Amino acid sequence: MTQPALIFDVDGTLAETEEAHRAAFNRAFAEACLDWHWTRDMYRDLLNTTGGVERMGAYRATLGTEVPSDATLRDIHRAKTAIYGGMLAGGAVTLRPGVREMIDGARARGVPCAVATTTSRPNVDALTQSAWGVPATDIFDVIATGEEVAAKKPAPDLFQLALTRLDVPADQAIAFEDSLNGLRSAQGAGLRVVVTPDFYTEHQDHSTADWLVNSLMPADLPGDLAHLIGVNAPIEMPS
Ligand code: XBP
Ligand code: MG
Repeated sequence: MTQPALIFDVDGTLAETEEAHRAAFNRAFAEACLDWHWTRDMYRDLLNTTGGVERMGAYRATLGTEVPSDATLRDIHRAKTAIYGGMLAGGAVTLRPGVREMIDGARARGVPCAVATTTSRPNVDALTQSAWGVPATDIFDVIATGEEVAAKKPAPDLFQLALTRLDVPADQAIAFEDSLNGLRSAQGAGLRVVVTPDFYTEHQDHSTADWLVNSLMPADLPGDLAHLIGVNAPIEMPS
């Protein structure tokens, strides 16, 4: 049986990156002399809006102003992305438990691996450079990022783009996500979904996921999932 292709979300799934994103946003605001500062509690709510530029626009709307302009928000986002890249180059983020083993193992078995992420392409390269020391194209067969689609998650566009580029139907792939927006996006593309919640999404209701796991370590994978994706889950010793 052909093993399904694996399509990974990035932020929160491959690594707990959102604290680094939040810090990068706050540094970019300060450098722009903008009196915005996002706390963890604020950011947890702001993450309901996917996409950094859209997130800043949603926050601006809560302030009842049109300042800064959209063009300025885009400038600030470019600065934020550069700051974020520097943080990852400095080792600010590590892969979540089990991620490296799952991806390296899949690649060794010739299983296609893809990324479907709302974040910007430079941030995917920053993560693979930090974690594997190579650009994202050396790790993933297919990369679909937020700037390539008309509608970000929870719309299905990113996972549909990844499936198109993989040239496989939805029933021959599995999505890995951390958030409700991502779960809905992957389900909208017809995919089975593994959800592994993280610090910023553990409060959400992921009960419609096909598999809900604490991590991607083999010991945390249900037997049917481990078998489906070819991971040698540990033999459960009789109690
Ligand atoms: C998470 C997002 C992104 C990041 C910030 O993406 O919604 O917006 O929070 O990155 P995913 P940008 O979980 O789909 O990987 O500032 O580049 O948008
Ligand atoms: Mg995510």
